[in-house]
Amino acid sequence: MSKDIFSFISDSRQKNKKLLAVLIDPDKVDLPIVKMLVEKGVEAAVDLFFVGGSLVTENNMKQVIAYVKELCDIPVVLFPGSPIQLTEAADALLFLSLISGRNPDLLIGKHVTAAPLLKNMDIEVIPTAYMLIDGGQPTTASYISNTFPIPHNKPSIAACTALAGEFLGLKLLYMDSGSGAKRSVSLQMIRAVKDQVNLPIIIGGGIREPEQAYEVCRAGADLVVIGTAIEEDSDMIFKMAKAVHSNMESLKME
Ligand code: 1GP
Repeated sequence: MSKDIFSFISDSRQKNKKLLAVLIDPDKVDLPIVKMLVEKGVEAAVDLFFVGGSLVTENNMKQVIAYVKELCDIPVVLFPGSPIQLTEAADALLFLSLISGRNPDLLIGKHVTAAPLLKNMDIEVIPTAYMLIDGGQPTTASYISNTFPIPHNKPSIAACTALAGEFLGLKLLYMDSGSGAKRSVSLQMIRAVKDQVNLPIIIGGGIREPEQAYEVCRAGADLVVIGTAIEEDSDMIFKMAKAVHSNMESLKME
């Protein structure tokens, strides 16, 4: 696919076609597992692979992305925890500004050092408002970012923050409870944000059951990101894809 990932997400939203992204954390997989996930992802017709993590200790990001691209045509989106994860092996990069936090380095600082590198890379850069939402326990994302997540039961804070992100000109909105969160972003919060902003909404963190993915889409998510549930049971990829892709009116959950 040519570099038009934002248009793909945006056009799908216009058509009310919900999207599923499978998150591959390079720290948690070896190449045989990547191969298995890609094969199942192709069979399940997942829409995107996200690759990244808040803390990646293995230096294999580029290798994992290149391998996914060698195996399939599903676009790969870099979801970086820091500029050291940058690589043009991916099709697109979520250029994340952590607007839920007050750590200037993650609002604008890292971006300044990454920008000249990105300028010389052949990769689509997608300005993304990133909001961490409390998921019931400290996550790597909240610890590493040194920020407080937005409280789970404060949809109005999320809505105001999202609106500010939209006014700042960011193109996507990603609400994340963090990988392995005990609870995912509440449906009430997703609805509150959807009421306020006219941006594609990405929801991730702690979505373990297909029913949750389905409800998250109904509440207003345009793109659902699943990592842990699929790491633990790779066949979950089929159930999640069915839940996300099914027609909203006719879905009958098994
Ligand atoms: C984390 O949103 C992603 O940034 C995915 O979370 O691993 O809990 O599915 P899970």
